[in-house]
Amino acid sequence: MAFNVQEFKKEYTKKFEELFAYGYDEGSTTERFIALGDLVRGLYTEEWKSTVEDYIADQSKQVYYFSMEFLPGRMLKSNLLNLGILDCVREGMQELGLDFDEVARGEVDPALGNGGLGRLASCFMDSIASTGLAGHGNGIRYRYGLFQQKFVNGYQIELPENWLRNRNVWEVRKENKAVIVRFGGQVNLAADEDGKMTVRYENTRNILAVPYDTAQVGYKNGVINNLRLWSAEIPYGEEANFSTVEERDDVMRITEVLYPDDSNYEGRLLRVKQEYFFSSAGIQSIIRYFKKLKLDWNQFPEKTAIHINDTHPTLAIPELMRILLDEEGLGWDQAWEITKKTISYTNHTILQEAMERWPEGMIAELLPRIYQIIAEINRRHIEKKIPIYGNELAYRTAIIDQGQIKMANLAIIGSHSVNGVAQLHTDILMAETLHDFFVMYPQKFNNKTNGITQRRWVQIANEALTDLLDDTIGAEWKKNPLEIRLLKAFREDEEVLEALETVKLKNKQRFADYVLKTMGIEIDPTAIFDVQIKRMHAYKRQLLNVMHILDRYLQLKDDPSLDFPKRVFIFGAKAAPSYYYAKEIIKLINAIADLINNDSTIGDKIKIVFVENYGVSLAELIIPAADISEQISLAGKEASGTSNMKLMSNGAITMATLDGANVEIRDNVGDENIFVFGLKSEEVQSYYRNGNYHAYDIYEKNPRVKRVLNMLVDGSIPGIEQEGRDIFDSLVKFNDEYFLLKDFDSYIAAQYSADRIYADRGKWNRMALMNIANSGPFSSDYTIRRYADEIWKIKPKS
Ligand code: 26W
Repeated sequence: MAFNVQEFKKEYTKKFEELFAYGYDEGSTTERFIALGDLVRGLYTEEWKSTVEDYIADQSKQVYYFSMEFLPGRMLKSNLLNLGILDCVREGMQELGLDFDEVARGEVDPALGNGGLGRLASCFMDSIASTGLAGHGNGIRYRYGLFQQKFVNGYQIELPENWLRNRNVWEVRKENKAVIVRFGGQVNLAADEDGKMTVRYENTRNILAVPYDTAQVGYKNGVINNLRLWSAEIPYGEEANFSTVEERDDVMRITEVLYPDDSNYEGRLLRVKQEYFFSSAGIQSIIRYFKKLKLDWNQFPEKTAIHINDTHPTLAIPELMRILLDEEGLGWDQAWEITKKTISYTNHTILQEAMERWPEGMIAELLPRIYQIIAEINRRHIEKKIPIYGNELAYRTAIIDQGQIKMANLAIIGSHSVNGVAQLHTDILMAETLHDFFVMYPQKFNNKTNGITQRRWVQIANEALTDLLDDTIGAEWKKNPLEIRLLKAFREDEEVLEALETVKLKNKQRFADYVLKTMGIEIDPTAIFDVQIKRMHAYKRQLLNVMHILDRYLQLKDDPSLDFPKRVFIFGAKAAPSYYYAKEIIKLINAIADLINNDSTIGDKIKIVFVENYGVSLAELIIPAADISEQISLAGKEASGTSNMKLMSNGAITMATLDGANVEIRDNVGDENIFVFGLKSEEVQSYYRNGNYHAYDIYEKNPRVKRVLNMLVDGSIPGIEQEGRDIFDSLVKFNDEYFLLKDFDSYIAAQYSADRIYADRGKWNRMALMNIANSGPFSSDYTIRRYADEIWKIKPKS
């Protein structure tokens, strides 16, 4: 983008005054950001418009990524980076006497997602645009994002996240692209003039879906795609049908707030309303676009791919069927072929409690026509499969079962591709979780290991590392992330290794400053920064990390002269508001932090920092500062993980179980550059099958385990009477569902070897270098290329 510093300064000054009617020197940080964001959006609208026009002119195939969650993070720097004007703007701001980084922090981080699934969607949006693909996001414009987390007396408190308080400079409201989404009412058959039967919907409640579009700027390639988020409103002219406050609230409520549960499905009516709302609106706008091309319906799958991110948008399947059947007049078989060829589905979890199932009656009442279509899909599925696979298998794979609609079954039957998000996860899907479907449709199953965008997670989050890489291996890795492997050649180069250590130290200092300022805790940047950042969940085993901390604390209490290197244990995690046990673990960690951080006999040997309100922006601060990446879920439970990839890309060494994508990280970096411990997935499976795990025996026989666990109940940690007892019981009395006790010894051993190696700076730095050098394959650019080639069948714009 042609642009120079002088021009920028002029434009910025003008823009600010235009918006606020006084000079930028008088503005607040928020206003300074708004002016900058507004200016930047103006810079790319031309290209945004022409990208869409080119797609129409070329009739290029479009992919639509349907996701209930997106976690884009702050967009200012990523837009500037991708437009190629980050340095110019930074310089201009500086010349205007403004602190660019501070202004950038004036942007609100849109928390429209829970965790991994939402952040993956946003990495994908960046990679789709950056690899030159015609692909767009489809989701919900929640009025409130994921709750803000506060700690009060160590307990998690949730506050509403009013992210739209100031205006959102990136979005564009497209009122003329609004569509109507219908709920409730009755379905009737009526004969039209020629005696043909048509389906009529009567007495429906009509909601207006208004799209807000946000540009997805590709990396220096002129491609600008669209993220379309829908907001629910009362249709114009229909105010009379919404005369009571209750009725108006019902409409607003649909897109009011993101559900904060990322693991436990609850059959809430409002949630299914959200799911249908954005699925239907998305499908309608896709159909409208396709009709502009004036092609035959059979060409729909040649021009359109629709991807559903987990089962949340699965109603897109019956919705597409509905429109093809009822509005476009196609026959069932033709509509069904088109639908299956168009839709593909990603599974993100094997946890049974997270599988979406909706009560049949609820769907029948809320979405009568959609219900009929699902029932018919189900009927035909069973009818077709019985003669081939027999009754049992046919019924086991049914969509409707015991009064419930199983969304995963609908997603699999109604699509042509089902993928897992890491090889191990896909293997488990095929062999266990979805085995029945694998027998029926082996050709549908495939793996697409997750990836991350190094543009955000290295170039933006870690400028110091970016500069070092550029100086050492050139800048090619930015366009072609595999080229980062060139760094391997420097693994014995002391100058580079020391420079790497200096970069890390600088990032640790930056985080230490943040911690001092926001929490009043002083941490030593030369200590090991040991990081576990992810949602709080029993299977992710933050509690195993806690057991290690307590064990280390006890060792040091016994013998304060032990020469452990200093460690700072850093946690970031939100618990679902209704997940009681996860909240108890938050309280426990905060209580332990209070105890140990204030114990003068421990001093700097152990510090614990549990940051409040972990999210994308904090991740950008923490990840570049990490030495150890805790990826310690029970093998077989974490579908992939993606923070593992972000952390390795920033030179942290993984403390890993062989779970999710950790397996592939190990394969890439080699055993000597990762700390692996714990049960393997097959071993876990075998314990579950045979019921031969006895946590109590370990507690009794392993004195270190016993001492650590007793701390939870003997009053040595103040303020956790209830929590300590509940957590102790979950492990000792209720048999430790996630095998913490079993993995304890090998975890401690792995931590000790990390201590030893950290003391050998050269060796540690080499491991860090090898992690960075082997992170290229985990770029979401490659993941997206595989989706494009193998599932969506679309090619980059040449
Ligand atoms: C009950 C509603 C619900 C259920 C599941 C909401 C959200 C979910 C998601 C599937 C949870 C999630 O974020 N899963 C994570 O997806 C990441 C991206 O593929 C993986 O890396 C993580 O391993 C997986 O836990």
